Amino acid sequence: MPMVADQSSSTSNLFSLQSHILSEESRHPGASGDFSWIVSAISLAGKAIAHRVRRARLEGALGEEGTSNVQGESQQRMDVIANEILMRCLGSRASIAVLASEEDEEPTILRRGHDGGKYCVLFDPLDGSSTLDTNGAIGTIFTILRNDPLIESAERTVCQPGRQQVAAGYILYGPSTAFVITTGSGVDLFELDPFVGSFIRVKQGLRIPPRKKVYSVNEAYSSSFPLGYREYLEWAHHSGYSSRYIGSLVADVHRILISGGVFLYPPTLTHPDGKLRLLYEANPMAMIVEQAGGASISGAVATLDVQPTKLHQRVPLVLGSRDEVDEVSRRL
Ligand code: AHM
Ligand code: MG
Repeated sequence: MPMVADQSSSTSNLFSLQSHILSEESRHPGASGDFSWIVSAISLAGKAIAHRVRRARLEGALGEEGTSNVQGESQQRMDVIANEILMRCLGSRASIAVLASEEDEEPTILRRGHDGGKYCVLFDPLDGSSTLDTNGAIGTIFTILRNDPLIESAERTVCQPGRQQVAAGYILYGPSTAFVITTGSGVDLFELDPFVGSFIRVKQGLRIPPRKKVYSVNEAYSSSFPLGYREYLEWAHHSGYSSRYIGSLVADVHRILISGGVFLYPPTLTHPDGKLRLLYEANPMAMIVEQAGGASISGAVATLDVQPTKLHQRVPLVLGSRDEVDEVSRRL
Protein backbone atom coordinates (compact mmCIF):
# COMPACT_ATOMS: atom_id res chain seq x y z
CA MET A 1 0.00 0.00 0.00
CA PRO A 2 1.47 3.40 -0.94
CA MET A 3 2.26 5.60 2.06
CA VAL A 4 2.26 9.39 2.02
CA ALA A 5 4.48 11.23 4.47
CA ASP A 6 3.33 14.40 6.19
CA GLN A 7 6.03 16.67 4.75
CA SER A 8 5.64 19.19 7.54
CA SER A 9 6.38 16.85 10.42
CA SER A 10 9.56 15.13 11.40
CA THR A 11 7.78 11.80 11.70
CA SER A 12 5.91 10.22 8.83
CA ASN A 13 2.60 9.53 10.55
CA LEU A 14 -0.45 9.13 8.38
CA PHE A 15 -3.05 11.78 9.15
CA SER A 16 -6.48 11.65 7.56
CA LEU A 17 -8.66 14.71 6.97
CA GLN A 18 -11.04 13.38 9.61
CA SER A 19 -8.36 13.07 12.30
CA HIS A 20 -6.94 16.47 11.31
CA ILE A 21 -10.32 18.19 11.81
CA LEU A 22 -10.96 16.33 15.08
CA SER A 23 -7.59 17.43 16.41
CA GLU A 24 -8.23 21.04 15.28
CA GLU A 25 -11.59 20.94 17.01
CA SER A 26 -10.14 19.54 20.23
CA ARG A 27 -8.12 22.75 20.57
CA HIS A 28 -11.41 24.63 21.11
CA PRO A 29 -12.77 23.86 24.58
CA GLY A 30 -16.45 22.94 24.50
CA ALA A 31 -16.46 22.17 20.78
CA SER A 32 -19.45 19.95 20.03
CA GLY A 33 -18.04 18.04 17.06
CA ASP A 34 -20.74 19.50 14.78
CA PHE A 35 -18.13 21.11 12.60
CA SER A 36 -16.22 17.88 11.98
CA TRP A 37 -19.50 16.19 10.98
CA ILE A 38 -19.94 18.81 8.27
CA VAL A 39 -16.40 18.43 6.95
CA SER A 40 -16.85 14.67 6.94
CA ALA A 41 -20.03 15.09 4.84
CA ILE A 42 -18.15 17.30 2.37
CA SER A 43 -15.32 14.80 2.18
CA LEU A 44 -17.79 11.96 1.53
CA ALA A 45 -19.39 14.03 -1.23
CA GLY A 46 -15.94 14.78 -2.66
CA LYS A 47 -15.09 11.08 -2.88
CA ALA A 48 -18.45 10.30 -4.50
CA ILE A 49 -18.10 13.17 -7.02
CA ALA A 50 -14.48 12.18 -7.81
CA HIS A 51 -15.71 8.66 -8.58
CA ARG A 52 -18.55 9.91 -10.83
CA VAL A 53 -16.28 12.41 -12.62
CA ARG A 54 -13.78 9.65 -13.35
CA ARG A 55 -16.51 7.48 -14.87
CA ALA A 56 -18.49 10.30 -16.53
CA ARG A 57 -17.58 9.42 -20.11
CA LEU A 58 -18.02 5.69 -19.55
CA GLU A 59 -21.47 6.32 -18.05
CA GLY A 60 -22.53 8.79 -20.75
CA ALA A 61 -22.84 11.54 -18.14
CA LEU A 62 -20.96 14.22 -20.09
CA GLY A 63 -22.56 17.10 -21.98
CA GLU A 64 -25.37 19.48 -21.25
CA GLU A 65 -28.38 18.59 -19.12
CA GLY A 66 -30.63 20.73 -21.33
CA THR A 67 -31.54 23.05 -18.43
CA SER A 68 -30.22 26.41 -17.22
CA ASN A 69 -29.31 27.47 -13.70
CA VAL A 70 -30.38 30.74 -12.07
CA GLN A 71 -27.52 32.57 -13.77
CA GLY A 72 -28.94 31.55 -17.17
CA GLU A 73 -25.93 29.27 -17.78
CA SER A 74 -26.56 25.89 -19.28
CA GLN A 75 -26.11 23.08 -16.76
CA GLN A 76 -23.88 20.13 -17.49
CA ARG A 77 -25.20 16.69 -16.50
CA MET A 78 -22.34 16.43 -14.02
CA ASP A 79 -23.33 19.80 -12.42
CA VAL A 80 -26.69 18.29 -11.56
CA ILE A 81 -25.18 15.00 -10.32
CA ALA A 82 -22.58 16.78 -8.14
CA ASN A 83 -25.26 19.08 -6.71
CA GLU A 84 -27.46 16.09 -5.79
CA ILE A 85 -24.54 14.29 -4.13
CA LEU A 86 -23.68 17.33 -1.96
CA MET A 87 -27.32 17.86 -1.04
CA ARG A 88 -27.68 14.21 -0.03
CA CYS A 89 -24.46 14.16 2.01
CA LEU A 90 -25.07 17.48 3.79
CA GLY A 91 -28.86 17.33 4.05
CA SER A 92 -28.80 14.84 6.94
CA ARG A 93 -26.37 16.77 9.17
CA ALA A 94 -28.28 18.11 12.18
CA SER A 95 -25.97 21.09 12.68
CA ILE A 96 -26.79 22.67 9.30
CA ALA A 97 -29.51 25.32 9.08
CA VAL A 98 -29.16 26.39 5.44
CA LEU A 99 -27.59 24.97 2.28
CA ALA A 100 -27.03 27.15 -0.78
CA SER A 101 -25.70 26.06 -4.16
CA GLU A 102 -24.69 27.82 -7.35
CA GLU A 103 -27.09 25.50 -9.14
CA ASP A 104 -30.18 26.41 -7.09
CA GLU A 105 -32.04 29.70 -7.26
CA GLU A 106 -33.01 29.74 -3.58
CA PRO A 107 -31.16 28.52 -0.48
CA THR A 108 -32.52 25.31 1.06
CA ILE A 109 -33.65 25.78 4.65
CA LEU A 110 -33.09 22.59 6.63
CA ARG A 111 -33.80 23.82 10.14
CA ARG A 112 -35.20 27.09 11.52
CA GLY A 113 -35.10 29.01 14.77
CA HIS A 114 -33.09 28.56 17.96
CA ASP A 115 -33.21 24.77 17.80
CA GLY A 116 -32.00 24.84 14.24
CA GLY A 117 -28.48 24.23 13.06
CA LYS A 118 -25.45 26.32 13.92
CA TYR A 119 -24.03 26.52 10.41
CA CYS A 120 -24.81 27.36 6.79
CA VAL A 121 -22.91 25.63 3.98
CA LEU A 122 -22.59 27.25 0.54
CA PHE A 123 -21.02 25.56 -2.46
CA ASP A 124 -20.35 25.52 -6.16
CA PRO A 125 -20.79 21.77 -6.81
CA LEU A 126 -18.68 21.48 -9.96
CA ASP A 127 -16.84 24.63 -10.92
CA GLY A 128 -15.34 24.72 -14.41
CA SER A 129 -17.62 21.87 -15.54
CA SER A 130 -17.63 23.10 -19.14
CA THR A 131 -14.03 21.81 -19.41
CA LEU A 132 -15.09 18.31 -18.34
CA ASP A 133 -15.90 17.14 -21.90
CA THR A 134 -12.21 17.62 -22.72
CA ASN A 135 -10.98 15.89 -19.54
CA GLY A 136 -10.02 19.17 -17.84
CA ALA A 137 -9.46 19.55 -14.09
CA ILE A 138 -12.53 20.82 -12.23
CA GLY A 139 -13.54 21.26 -8.61
CA THR A 140 -16.04 21.71 -5.79
CA ILE A 141 -15.76 24.96 -3.80
CA PHE A 142 -17.35 25.30 -0.35
CA THR A 143 -17.65 27.69 2.56
CA ILE A 144 -19.06 27.25 6.07
CA LEU A 145 -20.76 30.20 7.78
CA ARG A 146 -22.35 30.60 11.20
CA ASN A 147 -26.15 30.67 11.16
CA ASP A 148 -27.98 33.54 12.85
CA PRO A 149 -31.28 32.09 14.16
CA LEU A 150 -32.71 35.60 14.57
CA ILE A 151 -32.63 36.26 10.83
CA GLU A 152 -35.75 34.87 9.13
CA SER A 153 -34.66 35.14 5.52
CA ALA A 154 -32.22 32.42 4.47
CA GLU A 155 -30.77 34.67 1.78
CA ARG A 156 -30.06 37.40 4.33
CA THR A 157 -28.53 34.83 6.71
CA VAL A 158 -25.94 33.77 4.16
CA CYS A 159 -25.13 37.31 2.98
CA GLN A 160 -22.15 37.61 5.33
CA PRO A 161 -18.84 39.24 4.42
CA GLY A 162 -16.11 36.71 3.70
CA ARG A 163 -14.20 37.68 6.87
CA GLN A 164 -16.90 35.86 8.84
CA GLN A 165 -16.33 32.50 7.14
CA VAL A 166 -15.71 29.74 9.69
CA ALA A 167 -13.95 27.57 7.13
CA ALA A 168 -13.49 27.40 3.37
CA GLY A 169 -12.02 24.97 0.92
CA TYR A 170 -12.14 23.20 -2.39
CA ILE A 171 -11.76 19.73 -3.84
CA LEU A 172 -9.82 19.52 -7.10
CA TYR A 173 -10.62 16.61 -9.41
CA GLY A 174 -7.44 16.39 -11.47
CA PRO A 175 -4.83 13.70 -12.03
CA SER A 176 -5.23 13.26 -8.26
CA THR A 177 -8.09 14.42 -6.02
CA ALA A 178 -6.87 17.19 -3.72
CA PHE A 179 -8.75 18.60 -0.71
CA VAL A 180 -7.65 22.05 0.45
CA ILE A 181 -9.15 23.55 3.61
CA THR A 182 -8.65 26.45 5.98
CA THR A 183 -10.37 26.94 9.31
CA GLY A 184 -8.68 30.30 9.83
CA SER A 185 -5.30 29.10 11.03
CA GLY A 186 -3.40 28.33 7.84
CA VAL A 187 -4.11 26.16 4.82
CA ASP A 188 -3.74 22.40 4.70
CA LEU A 189 -3.59 20.10 1.70
CA PHE A 190 -4.86 16.51 1.57
CA GLU A 191 -4.79 14.01 -1.29
CA LEU A 192 -7.26 11.20 -1.80
CA ASP A 193 -5.59 7.82 -1.49
CA PRO A 194 -7.98 5.70 -3.55
CA PHE A 195 -6.59 2.48 -2.04
CA VAL A 196 -7.33 3.61 1.53
CA GLY A 197 -10.44 5.65 0.65
CA SER A 198 -9.30 8.62 2.76
CA PHE A 199 -7.95 12.09 2.19
CA ILE A 200 -4.42 11.97 3.62
CA ARG A 201 -2.63 15.12 4.79
CA VAL A 202 0.34 15.90 2.57
CA LYS A 203 1.06 19.51 3.52
CA GLN A 204 0.34 21.73 6.52
CA GLY A 205 0.60 25.51 6.53
CA LEU A 206 0.82 26.03 2.75
CA ARG A 207 2.39 29.39 1.81
CA ILE A 208 2.02 31.08 -1.59
CA PRO A 209 5.33 32.37 -2.96
CA PRO A 210 5.11 36.18 -2.63
CA ARG A 211 6.23 36.78 -6.26
CA LYS A 212 5.96 34.86 -9.51
CA LYS A 213 5.83 36.46 -12.93
CA VAL A 214 2.81 34.52 -14.19
CA TYR A 215 -0.65 35.94 -14.76
CA SER A 216 -3.84 33.98 -15.35
CA VAL A 217 -6.66 35.73 -17.20
CA ASN A 218 -8.95 35.21 -20.19
CA GLU A 219 -7.07 37.72 -22.30
CA ALA A 220 -9.50 37.38 -25.20
CA TYR A 221 -11.83 39.74 -23.30
CA SER A 222 -9.12 42.32 -22.59
CA SER A 223 -10.47 45.01 -24.94
CA SER A 224 -13.46 45.40 -22.61
CA PHE A 225 -11.47 45.35 -19.33
CA PRO A 226 -11.43 48.66 -17.41
CA LEU A 227 -8.33 50.76 -18.09
CA GLY A 228 -6.31 49.77 -14.99
CA TYR A 229 -6.42 46.06 -15.90
CA ARG A 230 -5.33 46.83 -19.48
CA GLU A 231 -2.47 48.97 -18.18
CA TYR A 232 -1.39 46.11 -15.91
CA LEU A 233 -1.37 43.63 -18.83
CA GLU A 234 0.55 46.09 -21.02
CA TRP A 235 3.11 46.47 -18.21
CA ALA A 236 3.30 42.68 -17.68
CA HIS A 237 3.91 42.10 -21.43
CA HIS A 238 7.06 44.21 -21.15
CA SER A 239 8.21 42.89 -17.80
CA GLY A 240 9.03 39.28 -18.52
CA TYR A 241 5.71 37.71 -17.51
CA SER A 242 4.35 34.39 -18.68
CA SER A 243 0.67 33.43 -18.94
CA ARG A 244 -1.24 30.35 -17.75
CA TYR A 245 -5.05 30.05 -17.92
CA ILE A 246 -7.00 26.83 -17.54
CA GLY A 247 -10.47 28.43 -17.45
CA SER A 248 -11.35 26.40 -14.37
CA LEU A 249 -11.08 28.49 -11.20
CA VAL A 250 -10.17 25.65 -8.84
CA ALA A 251 -7.38 24.45 -11.13
CA ASP A 252 -6.04 27.98 -11.70
CA VAL A 253 -6.13 28.80 -7.97
CA HIS A 254 -4.51 25.48 -7.04
CA ARG A 255 -1.60 26.17 -9.37
CA ILE A 256 -1.18 29.64 -7.88
CA LEU A 257 -1.43 28.30 -4.32
CA ILE A 258 1.40 25.87 -5.01
CA SER A 259 3.65 27.85 -7.32
CA GLY A 260 2.56 31.52 -7.19
CA GLY A 261 1.26 34.05 -9.71
CA VAL A 262 -1.90 36.08 -10.03
CA PHE A 263 -5.43 35.25 -11.23
CA LEU A 264 -7.68 37.96 -12.69
CA TYR A 265 -11.34 37.95 -13.70
CA PRO A 266 -12.09 41.65 -14.32
CA PRO A 267 -15.41 43.21 -15.35
CA THR A 268 -16.10 42.53 -19.06
CA LEU A 269 -18.67 43.58 -21.63
CA THR A 270 -20.77 40.46 -21.01
CA HIS A 271 -20.12 40.39 -17.23
CA PRO A 272 -19.92 44.04 -16.15
CA ASP A 273 -19.74 43.04 -12.45
CA GLY A 274 -17.24 40.26 -13.08
CA LYS A 275 -18.25 36.64 -13.69
CA LEU A 276 -17.37 34.88 -10.45
CA ARG A 277 -19.85 34.61 -7.60
CA LEU A 278 -18.92 36.33 -4.35
CA LEU A 279 -20.36 33.98 -1.77
CA TYR A 280 -19.36 30.54 -2.99
CA GLU A 281 -16.48 31.20 -5.42
CA ALA A 282 -14.62 34.44 -4.61
CA ASN A 283 -14.92 34.42 -0.80
CA PRO A 284 -13.75 30.84 -0.16
CA MET A 285 -10.83 31.29 -2.55
CA ALA A 286 -9.97 34.68 -1.00
CA MET A 287 -9.92 33.15 2.50
CA ILE A 288 -7.64 30.32 1.38
CA VAL A 289 -5.29 32.67 -0.45
CA GLU A 290 -5.10 35.16 2.46
CA GLN A 291 -4.53 32.33 4.93
CA ALA A 292 -1.64 31.17 2.75
CA GLY A 293 -0.05 34.64 2.86
CA GLY A 294 -1.44 35.92 -0.46
CA ALA A 295 -4.02 38.60 -1.22
CA SER A 296 -7.40 38.92 -2.91
CA ILE A 297 -9.18 42.07 -4.08
CA SER A 298 -12.49 42.85 -5.74
CA GLY A 299 -12.12 46.28 -7.29
CA ALA A 300 -10.61 48.64 -4.73
CA VAL A 301 -11.35 46.51 -1.63
CA ALA A 302 -10.27 43.21 -0.15
CA THR A 303 -12.67 40.54 -1.41
CA LEU A 304 -13.30 39.41 2.17
CA ASP A 305 -14.59 42.90 3.12
CA VAL A 306 -17.27 43.11 0.42
CA GLN A 307 -20.75 43.22 2.00
CA PRO A 308 -22.91 40.82 -0.02
CA THR A 309 -26.43 41.89 -0.93
CA LYS A 310 -27.69 38.77 -2.69
CA LEU A 311 -26.92 35.07 -2.90
CA HIS A 312 -25.73 34.89 -6.50
CA GLN A 313 -23.91 38.25 -6.54
CA ARG A 314 -20.90 38.49 -8.86
CA VAL A 315 -17.66 40.39 -8.24
CA PRO A 316 -14.46 41.15 -10.12
CA LEU A 317 -11.62 39.06 -8.68
CA VAL A 318 -7.83 39.42 -8.50
CA LEU A 319 -6.00 36.99 -6.22
CA GLY A 320 -2.71 35.23 -5.67
CA SER A 321 0.85 36.11 -4.66
CA ARG A 322 0.88 39.24 -2.48
CA ASP A 323 3.32 41.30 -4.58
CA GLU A 324 1.66 40.30 -7.85
CA VAL A 325 -1.78 41.36 -6.58
CA ASP A 326 -0.20 44.68 -5.49
CA GLU A 327 1.05 45.25 -9.06
CA VAL A 328 -2.56 44.98 -10.29
CA SER A 329 -4.20 46.85 -7.42
CA ARG A 330 -2.06 49.98 -7.70
CA ARG A 331 -3.28 50.42 -11.28
CA LEU A 332 -7.00 50.09 -10.44
P1 AHM B 1 -18.93 28.00 -13.76
O1 AHM B 1 -19.18 28.15 -12.28
O2 AHM B 1 -20.20 28.15 -14.55
O3 AHM B 1 -18.17 26.77 -14.08
O4 AHM B 1 -18.07 29.28 -14.23
C1 AHM B 1 -16.95 29.65 -13.50
C2 AHM B 1 -15.72 29.38 -14.34
C3 AHM B 1 -14.47 29.43 -13.52
O5 AHM B 1 -14.09 28.15 -13.15
C4 AHM B 1 -13.46 30.02 -14.46
O6 AHM B 1 -12.47 30.74 -13.77
C5 AHM B 1 -14.28 30.92 -15.33
O7 AHM B 1 -15.62 30.43 -15.28
C6 AHM B 1 -13.84 30.90 -16.75
O8 AHM B 1 -14.63 31.79 -17.48
P2 AHM B 1 -14.27 32.16 -18.98
O9 AHM B 1 -14.58 30.93 -19.79
O10 AHM B 1 -15.19 33.31 -19.28
O11 AHM B 1 -12.83 32.54 -19.05
MG1 MG C 1 -18.46 28.10 -10.63
